[in-house]
Amino acid sequence: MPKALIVTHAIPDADAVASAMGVKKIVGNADILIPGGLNATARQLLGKQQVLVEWPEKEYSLIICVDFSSEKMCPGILERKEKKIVIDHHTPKREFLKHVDGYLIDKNAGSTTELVYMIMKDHGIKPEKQLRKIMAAGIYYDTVSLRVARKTSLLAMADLLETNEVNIAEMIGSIGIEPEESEKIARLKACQRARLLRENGVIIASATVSAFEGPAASSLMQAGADISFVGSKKNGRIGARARPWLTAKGFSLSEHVFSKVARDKPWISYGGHKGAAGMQGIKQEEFKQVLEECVEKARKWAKGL
Ligand SMILES: [Mn+2]
Repeated sequence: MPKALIVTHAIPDADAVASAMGVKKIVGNADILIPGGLNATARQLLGKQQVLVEWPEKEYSLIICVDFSSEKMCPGILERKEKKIVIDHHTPKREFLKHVDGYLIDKNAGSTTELVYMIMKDHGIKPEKQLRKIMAAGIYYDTVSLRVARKTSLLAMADLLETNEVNIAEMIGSIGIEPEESEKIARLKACQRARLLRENGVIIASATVSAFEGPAASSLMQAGADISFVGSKKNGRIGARARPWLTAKGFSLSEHVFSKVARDKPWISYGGHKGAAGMQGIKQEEFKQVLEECVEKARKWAKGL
């Protein structure tokens, strides 16, 4: 069988890397491309597994995109001539789907890894011990340590554990994914610099860091915020999180905050889920105001709660 190319989004998370490795197990004859290079997560999960970090010149039989449904998350994808298929759990950009030849997208799946595991199961493919751990990590991290996991995520996790000898924490801990020091510092700085606002029982926290705005927004949540916005002026990005009790009441970061803030700013794009989303392309000169507007839109929604 001719060779396939499995590609993740740039700056991959555990879910993206685990999905790619799972798809490689299914397909067999395939290369993995992590566009833009390896970050700490990719290095730790891949171990000795060799991957490409730049688009190769040669042509493949098929490109399999994992964990993204927007060309913005994977620069260079649209220039490729090969047929493409997508396996993902994000809300897809319609424009992107016009360029692909097939897709398995389930917005209700807690992770792409879980979808890949379903394919494995359907085909009677059993991942070996190390890959089981990696796939468990993919599910674990994308479901916020299983806090937002649904039944299918938990069933996949239970299968991946296979024996009763270890618990989830031991299994994930054994691969030793540690955030980079710069990420830990960004998380701590977000907590140190957090500006708090209370509206109608909802605590909204915001902060600026130089990078890792998404994880930093998660740290504000762990510390007690109900909605958090953490921006990086340098990267022109804002990461945001909202607690499940708010999304259960209908709150959506994309709908109630980002779409409104970006309405007359077509250079800003955004994506993600109701309770975890990000915005990018923010200009330096408008950064402070955009961050404040995010807080204000969230406050407005909380007021009507
Ligand atoms: Mn994912």
